[in-house]
Amino acid sequence: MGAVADGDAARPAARERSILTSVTRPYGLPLAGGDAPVLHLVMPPWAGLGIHRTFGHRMPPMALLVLAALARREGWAVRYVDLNSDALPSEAPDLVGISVWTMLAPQAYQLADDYRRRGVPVVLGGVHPSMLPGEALRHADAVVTGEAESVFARVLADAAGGRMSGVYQGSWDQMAVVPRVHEWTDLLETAPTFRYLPRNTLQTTRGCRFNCDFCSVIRINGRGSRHRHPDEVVEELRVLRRRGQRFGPFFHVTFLDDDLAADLEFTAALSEAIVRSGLKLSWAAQASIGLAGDPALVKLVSRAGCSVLFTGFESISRDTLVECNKKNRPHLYGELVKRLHDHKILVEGGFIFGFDHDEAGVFEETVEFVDAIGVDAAHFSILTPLPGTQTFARMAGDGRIVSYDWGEYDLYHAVFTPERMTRAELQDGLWRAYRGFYGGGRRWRRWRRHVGMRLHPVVGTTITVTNHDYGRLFRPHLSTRPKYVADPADLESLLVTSSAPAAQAITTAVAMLASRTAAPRSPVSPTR
Ligand code: B12
Ligand code: SF4
Repeated sequence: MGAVADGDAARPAARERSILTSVTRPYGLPLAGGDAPVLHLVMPPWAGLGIHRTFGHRMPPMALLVLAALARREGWAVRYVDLNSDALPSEAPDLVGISVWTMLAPQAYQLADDYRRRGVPVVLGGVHPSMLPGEALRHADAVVTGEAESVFARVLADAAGGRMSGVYQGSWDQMAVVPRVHEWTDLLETAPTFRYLPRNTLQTTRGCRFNCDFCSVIRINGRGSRHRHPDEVVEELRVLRRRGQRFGPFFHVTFLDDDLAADLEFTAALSEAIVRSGLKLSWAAQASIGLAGDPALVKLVSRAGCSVLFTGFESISRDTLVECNKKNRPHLYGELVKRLHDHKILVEGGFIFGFDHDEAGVFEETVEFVDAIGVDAAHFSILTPLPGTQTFARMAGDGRIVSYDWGEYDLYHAVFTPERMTRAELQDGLWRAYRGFYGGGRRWRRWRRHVGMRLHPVVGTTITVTNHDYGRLFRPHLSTRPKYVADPADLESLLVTSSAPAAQAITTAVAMLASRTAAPRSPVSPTR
């Protein structure tokens, strides 16, 4: 509160810009606090195709919710704007914060530039600015790198005082500092019922114990697992049960954790707490398949309501998994999936194509195998050198990256030259995999299996519609999107950031920004 009250006098220009005495929030709620400074929190719109369009994956952006709660604690009035469903409000706020994933950078920068043209200060944050703070700063007054909880109050105070600028580096604090659901769930309460499916999401852990070469997670959230106390999670579930999305007595929550099985003791403790609470719910989570290695744990999570696990199998080839530092064992996949099915837990599998070991036949082999072991829905993607990852360091270093247009970094475009096939073969193979796995015959057999599993009707319907959506949506013609080609000077820094140990990626990115102004270096440029 203090920061805003103090800052009011110091921000006459900002207050004049604000036309917010009686504006309405999306879905018609009046903004609280007539005199409070106003913050727009914006999620840019997804472009083209993607998993976000499929049934069961249309979730509210958690970053905006958490940031909204942090800002309200400081006395700001917040407008939550998910441009995938909300229109951009016309009024000029006192500050705008935009969340940026790599494939959203083109839209995010365009929005940021527009706001700044209207005189509104902009702060950018999220996974992409954390790895490329220099690039983001060209479109913003300030950038937050990493997790925002430890620095956002300072950003707001500086914004209120008209002195917000540069990089604010967040730290990896305990989950206790992350606002809880009761502080933000009202922002979603008046959304139309089917806008988000699922709408009830929670994050109980941050971080992952693995270090797969292609993944940003431990660069952003660190290695290992920080988690909430299981009893706190149960409290959050109770709040959601009361105030969240429900379909009659059916209540479902999706845990957004990077890997709910990053700390198996916590997985068990959370499940026990849910069972003890007597809460009846169904839940889905992302988790490494190692969870299914322990029969007692599978039984326990099932009793606690687990109905779907999304797991990154990534490949059915051991050589490929070794290549990307993924610890899975393909010869066990079938057994693990069966164990989950025995407890009525459905399995959505993530698979990536384009590794150096992948040959032209990998698409059909994978589809056959995955279908045969009974995976219930599959998400196929193309290996993508995401900023900050080992994969980026290796491919950029070897001059194999052919596009630095961040709009193409959505995991459905081949932005590099593969080792054992052409880019066109890789791209075409992806669409063939979708057509193959979601072709009529296979989908029909899967549906019959799901009927035989006697799932809860809502879960059964969900998996059927999810399969339908995957089959319908994943087509090349849906993949057009805006462009933003990275500046070679930023790429030079990014190469250093990506080559650093994962735990130091953010610090290295920030240090590179400081040193670049001192001594610019020669650029990395797309080759082949
Ligand atoms: C849940 C999730 C999803 C959900 C989406 C949920 C949603 N609507 O937002 C689903 C399953 C749909 C999804 C899809 C995809 N995802 Co995803 N997803 C995640 C995951 C696991 C958690 C994100 C989350 O909500 N975290 C909780 C919030 C609170 O954390 P946060 O977003 O990091 O925000 C904090 C800070 O970053 C910061 N911050 C964030 N924004 C802002 C803004 C401002 C102004 C400030 C100050 C601070 C700030 O403050 C927040 C609080 O600390 C992350 C992994 C991760 N650890 O980030 C991957 C992740 C974001 N996903 C990723 C990817 C690649 C994808 C896909 C492209 C994959 C694909 N092709 O399927 C798709 C994209 C959508 C599409 N085109 O279909 C990558 C993104 C990498 C990158 N460089 O952009 C990540 C990082 C995982 C990875 N493998 O590296 N995903
Ligand atoms: S891909 Fe999954 S298991 Fe691997 S580092 Fe990322 S979150 Fe962890």
